[in-house]
Amino acid sequence: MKHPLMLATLIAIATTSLPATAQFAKPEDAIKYRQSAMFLMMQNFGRVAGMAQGKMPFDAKLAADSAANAEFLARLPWGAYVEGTDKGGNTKVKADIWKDKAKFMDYADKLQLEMGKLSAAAKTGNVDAIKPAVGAVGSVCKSCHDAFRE
Ligand code: ASC
Repeated sequence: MKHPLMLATLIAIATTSLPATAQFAKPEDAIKYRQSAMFLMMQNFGRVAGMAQGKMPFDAKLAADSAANAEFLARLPWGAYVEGTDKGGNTKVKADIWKDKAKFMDYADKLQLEMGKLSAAAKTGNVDAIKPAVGAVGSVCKSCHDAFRE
C-alpha cells in the first residue's frame, strides 16, 4: 500500500459495504433497502413454508436453495432501521423500535438463528425436518411484527 489515502479509501469502502452498518443517503433509501430485503426474504421463505404446508409440491433443491437465500437475506434489514425512519416513505415501522432497540435486535438475532436452522434442515432434503423449522421462523416473524409493525 503506497499511499495512505488508498488504504483509508479501501477501509471506508469495506466498512460502508457491510450490511449491518449500512449508510444511506436519505431516509427513503433506508426504508427501501429494508423493505427490499424483507420482500426477497418473504418470497424465499414463503416458498419453503408453502412446501412444508403442502400448498406447493415439495422440490428438495428448490427448498434448499430458497432457504439458503432466506438465511442470507435475514442478515440484511437490521442496519437499515436508522433512527427516525418511521417517516419519509411508505413504512409500517413503529417508533417503538428505537425505544427498545435491544428487544428489536433480539428478534433480529433470533430470526437469523432460526433461518440458519431452517437452511440446515432444508439441506437434508427431508420435508419433515423442514416443518418445525418453518414454524420457528414464522413465530419470530410474527412476534416482531406484533411488537414493532403497524
Ligand atoms: C411470511 C410473511 C410474514 C411471516 C409471518 C409469519 O411469509 O410474509 O410476515 O411469514 O406471516 O407468521
